[in-house]
Amino acid sequence: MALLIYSPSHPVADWAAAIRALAPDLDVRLWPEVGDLAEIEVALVWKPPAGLLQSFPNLKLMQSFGAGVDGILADPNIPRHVPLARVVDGNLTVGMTEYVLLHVLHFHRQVAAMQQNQRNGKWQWLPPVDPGQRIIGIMGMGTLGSHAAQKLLGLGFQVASWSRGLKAIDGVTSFHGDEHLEGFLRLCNVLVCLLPLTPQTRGIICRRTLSLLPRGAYVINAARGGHVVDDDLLHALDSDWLSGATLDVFNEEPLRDGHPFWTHPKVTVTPHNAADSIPAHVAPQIVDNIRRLQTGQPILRLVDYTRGY
Ligand code: NDP
Ligand code: OXD
Repeated sequence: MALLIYSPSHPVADWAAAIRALAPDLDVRLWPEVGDLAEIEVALVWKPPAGLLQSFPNLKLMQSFGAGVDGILADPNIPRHVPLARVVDGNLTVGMTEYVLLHVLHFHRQVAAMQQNQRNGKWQWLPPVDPGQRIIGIMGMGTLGSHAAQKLLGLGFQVASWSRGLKAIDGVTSFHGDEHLEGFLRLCNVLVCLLPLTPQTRGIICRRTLSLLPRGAYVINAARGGHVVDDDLLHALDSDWLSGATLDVFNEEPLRDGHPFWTHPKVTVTPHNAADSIPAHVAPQIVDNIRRLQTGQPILRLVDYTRGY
């Protein structure tokens, strides 16, 4: 069985080595050394060029390098009769929770104000805020959102969530569906976006939704850049509606030179590394799915094409 690996941004040789170590029988090929297209039965991909996946006539499994699959579904011609699996990995989940906690606490503990005071040589005691007075709103209550929610609750924050389907999670004020988005947003002192990027969620952080947040709210987007309308976010920051934003993902990656986010005093930019798939951690689940394919068992961590995630 031949596996093709394609990614413009992952260390593909390391991924090939990790997979070969677990499955020496597998014929692992790195794009563009594809060989006979008809021999490729599994493709491990990230943002594949349009048409690549369609070019393998005997493809039986598509596997994403990461948790999000928007970069694969962006190709309208992917073979939708072929199962698509994504990554669900405990280490990645913990990495994302670290990121969320880091930036929630940055806001909550007023780090930016203290750094500014330090630069000015100013000793100013800032009154602490009870975490129980802060509502952290998580958009997207899936693998990542629900783990982060538990840790935030553990630190004493109030947590609200918004998902597609109804949830009942102890200690979390849960909202679901478009009709309850407004009620959710009105509560959030910090809005954390952990949604998949789909046609329904593209541009969801926009002038209208930002205006529904309480004045002084903070936005953390660790999902996809396409969730944010950049100009609307900049307007909300510049008009002092928002107190700040942490952005890991961008409409255009890498973030282009000269983009206002780079130098905005209220924006923290990180280079799409909130949580990474690491070959040693993720290769076992990829090989497991290949073995399942070979032995006719159900493939795990499947994407639902109708939902788009
Ligand atoms: P999941 O599929 O487990 O969870 C997605 C959540 O979003 C679910 O709760 C789902 O609701 C909700 N959702 C989806 N569509 C809608 C909608 N239209 N309205 C309301 N809620 C919706 O995804 P993960 O938690 O594993 O990952 C989330 C995203 O995080 C990934 O798609 C990826 O883009 C991003 N990511 C970013 C990383 C980074 O380094 N920056 C790293 C890893 C992931 P329901 O539960 O009802 O289905
Ligand atoms: C992912 C990512 O989706 O790293 O896993 O963005």
